[in-house]
Order: sequence, then C-alpha cells, then structure tokens
Amino acid sequence: MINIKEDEKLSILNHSCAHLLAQAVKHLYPEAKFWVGPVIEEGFYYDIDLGDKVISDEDIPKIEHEMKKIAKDGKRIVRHEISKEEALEMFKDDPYKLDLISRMDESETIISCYTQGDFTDLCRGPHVETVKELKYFKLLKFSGAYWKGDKNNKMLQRIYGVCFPTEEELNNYLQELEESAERDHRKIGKNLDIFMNHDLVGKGMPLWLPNGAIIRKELENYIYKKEQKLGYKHVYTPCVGTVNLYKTSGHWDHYKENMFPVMKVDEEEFVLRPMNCPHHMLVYGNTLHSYRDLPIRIGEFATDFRYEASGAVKGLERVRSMCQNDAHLFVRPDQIGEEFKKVVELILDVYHDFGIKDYKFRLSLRDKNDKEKYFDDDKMWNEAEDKLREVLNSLHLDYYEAIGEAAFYGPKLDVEVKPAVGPEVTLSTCQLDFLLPRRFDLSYIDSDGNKQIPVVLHRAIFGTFDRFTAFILEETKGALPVWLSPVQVNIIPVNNEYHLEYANKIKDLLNDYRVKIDDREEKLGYKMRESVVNKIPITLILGQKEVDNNTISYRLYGSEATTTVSKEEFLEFLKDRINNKE
Ligand code: TSB
Ligand code: ZN
Repeated sequence: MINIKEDEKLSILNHSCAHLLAQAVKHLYPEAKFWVGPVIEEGFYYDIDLGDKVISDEDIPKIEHEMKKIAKDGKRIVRHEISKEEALEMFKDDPYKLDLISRMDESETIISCYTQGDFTDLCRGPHVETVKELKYFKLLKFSGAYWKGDKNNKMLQRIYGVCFPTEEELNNYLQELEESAERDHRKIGKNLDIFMNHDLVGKGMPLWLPNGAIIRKELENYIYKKEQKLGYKHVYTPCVGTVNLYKTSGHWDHYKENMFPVMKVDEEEFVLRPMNCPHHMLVYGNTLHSYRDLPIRIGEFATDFRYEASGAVKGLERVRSMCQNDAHLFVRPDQIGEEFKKVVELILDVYHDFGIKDYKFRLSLRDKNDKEKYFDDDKMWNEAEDKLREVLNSLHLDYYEAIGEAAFYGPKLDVEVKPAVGPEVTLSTCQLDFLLPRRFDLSYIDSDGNKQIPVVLHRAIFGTFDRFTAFILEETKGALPVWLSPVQVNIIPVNNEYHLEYANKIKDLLNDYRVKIDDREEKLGYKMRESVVNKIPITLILGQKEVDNNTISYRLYGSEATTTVSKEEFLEFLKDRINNKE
C-alpha cells in the first residue's frame, strides 16, 4: 500500500486537503478550534475541538459535501508571513494555536500562515496553489484523540482523510483499503471463531477459542520439534516474579512503564512478568557449567504480560497477555557468531515453511543519548553492536539499521513484517546480551579452570504465538494449509438417506485427522458454499457414484475442480499435503 508521507507531491496535496477539511468544519461548526492536521502514511487527519460535540457517522457526508463546495469555489491558497507578535494577536482567542506559537523555536521570528477564502491557518506549508486542485478526496474515519496524546487533557475529535490527484488513484486506493480490511486478522478471527475478547477479562487479553487453540497447538508442536533437534531444552516457569527479580535484571529500572503494577502477597511483592529472561538466568545458574557444556539453550512457551497503551492494543497482534516462543542461549564469547547464525538460519527455515517472503531485517541499535532506557556502558554496547554487524555481513543479509530500537540490555536483529492494516511490526527477534549474565552473576568454568561469564542470545522465532497467528491469518486470508486448519476435511454426503453411512465410514477411516461431517438437512450447494466460507481446505462430496465404486471425490479450497480417487490414494494425498506443509 502506498505511503503518502514518502511522496512529496502527495504529501502537499494531503496537507492542503487537511486545511480544506478544517475550513469545512469551521463553516459547519463556527465554534470549532483546531489543533494540528498532519500528513500521515495513509493520508491526513485533523484534531479538532468541537466543544461538547462528538463526531458521528452522519456528520462525515455533510463535511465532505462542504469540502467539495469550497473546492469548487476555487479560492487561491495564499501564504503570508507575519511576526510572532502579530501571530499572537491574530490567534489570541485560540488556545491551541497560542500553544503552538509559544512552543516555536526562539529563532523563528517569522511565522507563516496560509489563507484560502475565509479561512486562515498557521502553517509552515507548502500547499497547492488553489483549493480547486483538491478534487479526489475521501474522509475515511474519525475517533477521539486526547490533546497532545495525554489522557489528562481534553478529548478532541480526529477526522482522517485521503486525497489523490486523479479519480483513478483514489478509487484504486479505496479498493486496496477494502481488500486490506478483508484481510484484517480481527475480521478473519471473528468469522472463523479463532479468538474473542471480553470486557470482563480486559483489553488486550484475547481468549483463544477451540479453533484458535488447534492452530496454536500445531504451531507449538512444530517449533518444539525444530528446537528439540537443535538441542534446546524446554522448561516451565511461573508467569510472576518478585520485584527483586526485576531489580536484579534491570527491568525495574529500564522496563517498568511496560509492566503491570505490583501485587502484594504476604510479605512478598510480585509483578506479572513482561519477559522470561530473568527466570531463565536462574535456571542456568542452578547448576555448574563447564565450557564444554555450552551453548546451553533454554526454551519455553512462556506467558508474559505487558502494559500496551489501550489505543495500541490490536486483536492478536498487539496484546497485553501474550505467549512467547522464547529461548535464551548461553554461549561462550567465541560461540556468538556461530550461534547467532544458527538462529538466523532457523528463522529462514521457518519462514520458508510458512511461505513468508515479504519481510525486512532490522538491526536495532541503542540511542546513545537515551541514558534512561539503555544501561550506560559504551564499551559493552559498541562490542555487541559490532559483533552483530559482523555476523550479518558475513551472512550477506540485507538489513537496515534503526537507532533507539534496541532492547535495554543489548542490540538485536528484528524481522519486520507489514500487517493488513497499520504500521509494521516485529515478528522474530534475536538479541545479544552481555549485561544480564553479569547482573545474575552467571558463570562457566573455562579450560584453565577459571570462572568466565557467558553471553546470552535472547531469541523468539514466532515472536509470540499471538502475533504470529495474526500474521499468518492475514497472509493466508484465513485459508490455512491443511496441517494448521482447525477442520482439515469436511465430508458432505450428497443425500443423507443414501450416503450418510458411507460418509461415516470415510470419517472413521480418517480418524487421525480433524474431520467434520455436514449431515444437516440442507441443499448440497449450500453446504459446499459454507465449506468455502469456512475456508476448509478439503471438502469431500460423497454420493452414489462414490458408494458404488468405493471412492472419494474431493475439492480443494479455491478450486472448482472435483477429483475422484481410491481411499488409499486419498489417504496418501492427505498425508503428503500435511507433511509437506502445503
Ligand atoms: C526474545 N527477552 C526477549 C526474548 O528473550 C524479549 O522479550 N524480546 S521482545 O520484547 O522483543 O519480545 C519478543 C517478541 O514478542 C517480539 O519480537 C514480538 O514479536 C512479540 N511481541 C512483543 N510485544 C508484543 C505484544 N504486545 N503483543 C504480541 N506480541 C508481542
Ligand atoms: Zn529474553
């Protein structure tokens, strides 16, 4: 999908359209006051103070109509420059503009304004020449937005829109938008009964329904097998820890705003864990280790809780209770490169199995100036960042660097993917850490009998089962491969009276698989359509011909063709499809 912010011409057009929106709102609601109206990836928005009025669905067409009227009128958009004093006088009744002016840099003595007809807005520009150029726009949605994003401030009304130079571009964009909405895992998750939310459980705390639980179990089995082969040892640890555990690890100082608040039980203070590293450090520290035992790979499907802003919480993609496919790899310094490489290879292997092709590697580094988030040890950071770069270069991987995205304990390699709706998110991650092993006083004995400190790689291949499931639902539009599908085979007897018995026999034959018989008294066409709506990968249609010849006729999701085979052939076909993860 197009990023409007990155295209200069589109950016200007959308910015001018934001002014047009403000002007129309001012015509309809003369009391309106305006905060900011920036261009964003998907177009523009304007934050508006409408007093007690809350924008509703009926208002949007009225505003659009007024915008069209003003645009047709075709006033020029004129820039003028005024002094700060003049600006303060001009906007003296507008607390929002006064706030903007007062926060301008001391060096900005000249302030620019743009006027179109009866409307003037404080603005750096640039803009299109006349409002006539704003022909092909659409208001997309609206929401409440706290002034300056602070929930102690007044709630303003935010209206979003988009503008293009031609009708064709606008229509293409709107069509793409519709398709993305169809692909949104929240919609698919609801239609296919994969997960639900409930206010009584809380925001960002999804409940996995039976269909979702099947997918999750398959994902767990899949990655567990891979990890076992690679020498990982899995553990189970509690999803709480004491405050002292997180003071030891440093999370208390560097990660507290992402954590749920403290619970007091008897004399102990607990928090829900936001990460599993501290528990795994203790597991490592429970036994003595020789240099020959390393790497030691401790894995867990571990539930974590994080405070995510309520506006950021999204379906299964961004949740407050999540389950990581986590592992901490304890290695000697000379093993970092090799072990890191193995993690990257595992990521590539898994992405290959799931057919994931559209992703970016991001090397996430610290922001040197952010002393609050990142522990202060230049040597350690430089060493860790150089090490990661070195390995990435040796693997010839394409990656980009992002400052300020590192974990507080070290730099990391993140894999970024684009959801159907909204900004990119991280799926897999592999993080280098020289800090936590020190804080937990971990060691191994080297070949000379001396104590050494191990290095830790934190890694999550799926990231979380939550986010990964959201992602594959969007990638597949809900049409999962057979091995992941909650229902793998749907059997439809053509006529219950004559063919149900045979259908039941076939169901017994397939009892190693997830099979359903649709024996409702409905028309064949209706049942077949429903099988498609439910995105079931294989539908069997069993009628007289199949009964007489002892055969199976099936259709694959997405195909109109029916194939007839012997039972043995069908079993073979099904097994192959599952094994090959097709
Ligand atoms: C990999 N300590 C490491 C771990 O050992 C860690 O917690 N890393 S993390 O903070 O990056 O989280 C791991 C993965 O969890 C991320 O890569 C991302 O895919 C996923 N994740 C993070 N926050 C959320 C969230 N709010 N909802 C769903 N998944 C999330
Ligand atoms: Zn970790």
